[in-house]
Amino acid sequence: MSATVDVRTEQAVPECHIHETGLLPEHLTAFRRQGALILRGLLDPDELRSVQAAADELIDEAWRTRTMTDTIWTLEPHEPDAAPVRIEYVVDKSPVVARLAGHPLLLRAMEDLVGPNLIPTWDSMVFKTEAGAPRLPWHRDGGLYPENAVGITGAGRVIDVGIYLDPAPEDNCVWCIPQSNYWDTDRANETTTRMNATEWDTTGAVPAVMNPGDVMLHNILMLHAAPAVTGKRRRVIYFEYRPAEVELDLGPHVPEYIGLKQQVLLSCLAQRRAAPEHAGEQPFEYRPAASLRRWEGLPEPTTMRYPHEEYWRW
Ligand SMILES: O=C(O)CCC(=O)C(=O)O
Repeated sequence: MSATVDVRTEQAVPECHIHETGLLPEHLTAFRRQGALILRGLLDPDELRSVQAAADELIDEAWRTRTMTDTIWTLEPHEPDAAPVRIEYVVDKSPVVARLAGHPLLLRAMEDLVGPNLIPTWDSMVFKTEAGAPRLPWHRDGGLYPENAVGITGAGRVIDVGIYLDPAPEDNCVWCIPQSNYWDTDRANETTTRMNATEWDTTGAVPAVMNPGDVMLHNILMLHAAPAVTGKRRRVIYFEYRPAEVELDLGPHVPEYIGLKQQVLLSCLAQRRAAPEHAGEQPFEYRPAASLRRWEGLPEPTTMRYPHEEYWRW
């Protein structure tokens, strides 16, 4: 049954060939233990091609307009060596990415791991153009619970999903420290300070080597980083998911955010269902607990972009 699960070493990032096996209990356990899981070949070639084209449009638009809106640059955008490296709210900016956010296999995996009340929180594209991108230092992701973070999400119910549009070889991939999702804050801080003191330290880390169409799930508490790179391209769409009940109790957003982001998810699902290219697939059915159906009674949405800073609770 578990022949394709790479659990040979507890240091590795476990893998799941999701179209062949589905997500098995041992994949779930391996993800919870290690803090990361690779879903090989999740995107079919046609969808991969259309998401690659959509990503190019977004990146070309950033270069053309030199905009700072929702876009992070290596330097001030008007400087000659500046390059864009990240674009926020990509579901709102591209219908192809919105349909991607309704991917049934991906959402079923999120339902298994996050729970039935999953809501989408972040949606971004992180990319390296040939112009280069600096190192992404060792870190845990944003929006951590300030107290008892490991107690709340050590086992991985707040998940960042990276959908790869290009190859990520060892010299241009995310490196992970498996099981660091269970470290307390002092150990995590001490480790990131030490490892970020030199340009590129991979002590205790493993590379997550990826192919186009692969997906990596990581627990936001797992320490990870990426090396500086020039002359190479890598585009990754990131979606983050959280349990609505955790969001409701603890934030980081205000309760109102939950219903709005549920509307975003439902709209992505409807857009995917209506697309002829996805006609043959079994759609994901969103079934949160009755008390957490917080989109009911809300007015029809006019946007899929809800800036985090307008909804922070902390
Ligand atoms: O894809 C990458 O290079 C890493 C992105 C990342 O870790 C982040 O944005 O927090």
